Amino acid sequence: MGMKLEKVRGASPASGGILKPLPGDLFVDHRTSGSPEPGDPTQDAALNAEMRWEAMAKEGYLTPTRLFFVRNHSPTPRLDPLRWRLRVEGPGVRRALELGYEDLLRMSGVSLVRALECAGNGRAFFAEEHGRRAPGTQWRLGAIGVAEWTGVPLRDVLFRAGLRREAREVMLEGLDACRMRRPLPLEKALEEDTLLAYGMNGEPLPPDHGYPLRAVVPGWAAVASVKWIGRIYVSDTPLLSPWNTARYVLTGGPFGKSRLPVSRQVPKSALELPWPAHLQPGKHRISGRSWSPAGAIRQVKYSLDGRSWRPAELFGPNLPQAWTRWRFTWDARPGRYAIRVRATDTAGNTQPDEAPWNELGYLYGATVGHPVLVTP
Ligand SMILES: Nc1nc2c(c(=O)[nH]1)N[C@H]1C(S)=C(S)[C@@H](COP(=O)(O)O)O[C@H]1N2
Ligand SMILES: [Mo]
Repeated sequence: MGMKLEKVRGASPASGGILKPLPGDLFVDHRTSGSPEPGDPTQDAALNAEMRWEAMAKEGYLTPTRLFFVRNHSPTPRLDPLRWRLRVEGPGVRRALELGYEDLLRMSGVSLVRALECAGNGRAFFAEEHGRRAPGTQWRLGAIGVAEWTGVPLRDVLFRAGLRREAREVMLEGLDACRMRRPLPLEKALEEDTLLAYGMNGEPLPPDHGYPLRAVVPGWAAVASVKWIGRIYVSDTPLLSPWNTARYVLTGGPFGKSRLPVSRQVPKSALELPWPAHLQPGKHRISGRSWSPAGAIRQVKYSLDGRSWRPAELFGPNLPQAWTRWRFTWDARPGRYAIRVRATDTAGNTQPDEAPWNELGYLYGATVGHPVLVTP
C-alpha cells in the first residue's frame, strides 16, 4: 500500500540499544529492574518502557507511536533493509523463499487497527493487590497500545512458499541478539488478520517496534508478535523454543505443574490518570479504556468504594481486538480513593476480582484499585 521507504543509512552494528526517547512523563523506564537476559550474548540490559496512562487522556483512538510501550529481550538491532532478507523454509513448505523488503512492499497490503499487549501487563498487581510478587518486569497497565498496522497477511507469504499437507507450526524468528522466536500453530498463522507488518500508524515501523518487519498476532499476548523477523520456519512437527517452554507459560497456582504456553489475552481496563493521582475537590471528567481479545466491549462500570458500581459512558470506536474509550463525571470530595473499573465484552466475559495466580505473573485481568487522593 504505497508506503514510502524510509531513507536508511548503511549497515550498522547489530545492537543499537534504545532508540526511542523516554521522557519520564510518558514512560516508566523498567530497564534498571532488569538485568541482561540469559541467552543474550551482548549482555546489555534491554529496553522495557511502560506507557504512562495519563499520557493517553488527550489522545484519540490510536496510541501514537511515540507513546507506544516497548518490550525487548535484547537491545534493539539496527537492520539495513537493503541487505535484510526474509527466509521462508522448512519441511512444511513446498519451496523455500527469500523475500526482500521491496518484495514485501510490492505484495498487496492491508492496514488493520489492532492492540498489542504484553503477556505480563498488570503483573505488579499480583503483589500490589494480592500480596504475592511474581518475578519479572513490574508493569502496571501500560504495556499495551493500539496502532494501525500495515503489512501483508502472513498466510499470503506462506501460500507463496506453498504449504504442504504436513505443515504443523510456524516459527517466527527475530534477528535480535537473543534470536527471540516462538512457534504459532498453523491455524493461527493462517487467520486473515495475522500480519507481517512493515508499517505502524502510517509510517515505516520504528526500529524499537521491529523494523523492517514484525508479526502482529491479534488477540494473543504480544510475545507472539515477533519483531525484526528474519526467518519463518514451517515445521511438520510441534516446535519448542525458550519462549513457549521456559518463559511465557502458565504454571503454578491453578495451573499446577503444567506449563501452558500463554496465547490469548484477557479483558482489562485502565484509567487515564497518573499513578497515584492527585485531584482537587470538584467536578472532574475521568476517562479510560477497556479491551478484550474476545470481542468489542459491551459495558464498563466503575466504583469509587469497591461496593457500588455505576456505568461509564462508552464513546468513539469500539473495535474488537483493539479497545474502547469511556468516561464518567465525578464530583470529587476530599479523601483517599481506589477507583475500580470492570469491563464486560460482547462475548460476556467480565473482569473478575482476582486473577489466577501463576508463578511467572501473566494475564492479570482482575479489577485494579487506582489510587486517587483528593485534597484542596
Ligand atoms: N524479536 C523480538 N520480538 C519481540 C520481542 C523481543 O524481545 N524480540 N518481545 C516480544 C514481547 S514480549 C512483546 S510484549 C512485544 C512488544 O512489542 P513492542 O515493543 O513493539 O511494544 O514484542 C514481542 N516481540
Ligand atoms: Mo511481552
